[in-house]
Amino acid sequence: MDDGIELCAVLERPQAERCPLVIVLHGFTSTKDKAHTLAACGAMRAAGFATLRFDLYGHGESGGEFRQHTLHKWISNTLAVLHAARRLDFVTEIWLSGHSQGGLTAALAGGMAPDLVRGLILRAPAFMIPRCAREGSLLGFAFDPLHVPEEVDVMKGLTLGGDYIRVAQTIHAEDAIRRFPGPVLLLHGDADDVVPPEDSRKAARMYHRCRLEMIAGETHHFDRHPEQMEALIREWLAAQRMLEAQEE
Ligand code: FER
Repeated sequence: MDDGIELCAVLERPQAERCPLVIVLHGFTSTKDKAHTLAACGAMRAAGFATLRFDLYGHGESGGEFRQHTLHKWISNTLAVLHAARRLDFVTEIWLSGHSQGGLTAALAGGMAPDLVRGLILRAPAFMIPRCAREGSLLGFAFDPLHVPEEVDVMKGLTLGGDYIRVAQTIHAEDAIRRFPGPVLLLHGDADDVVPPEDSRKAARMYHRCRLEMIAGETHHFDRHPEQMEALIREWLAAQRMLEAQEE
């Protein structure tokens, strides 16, 4: 639950008594059950991490209306799930992961809780949403950014409330990026025509410890070369566990 809103989540554990856990966020209009999110979770478990994927406000099986969703509500949901995960007694440390708008949200929540979040795995994070909201263009829909409309019809019968834009306009991801000291894996397809790959290059330069992997020919939904995405996640997370074991 987050402030009266029920959140639907799926927890899956590898064969281990105690292990780290990754909280996994989906993208705009997506859900925790999409194939590429399931594939990412599988790769995390193959590296020995438990996964907790959940539906965010106004999406999938969680509460809330799509029209009323904002990045603030998604951040609040993420912090609520983070606090719930901290109460699970098998969990040794918590990581955040997200795709697209969920990647942006994971990066923002990570910047808020750098003491609670060990590291980040961001897939095509939509760092440009705040910039687009300020410029007056979201998903091809143009509006006056200084006079935000009551609502905008963004795609096939989907209506976003004006507060989505008002919230997004005031978000500065650069601040959250600089506040996060932990390890970050950034994955982006170089054929992504929804979120510019260049934004991940910029973010990679700003993060303190970041490995950026551009997947050649891959799209926004990681559906052309899923095995490459899986291998990058599995190998990087497994290496992180090795590093940690050495530090102990
Ligand atoms: C936008 C660009 C990308 C936008 C949302 C997204 C609402 C998110 C995409 C995703 O999460 O897959 O302009 O506006």
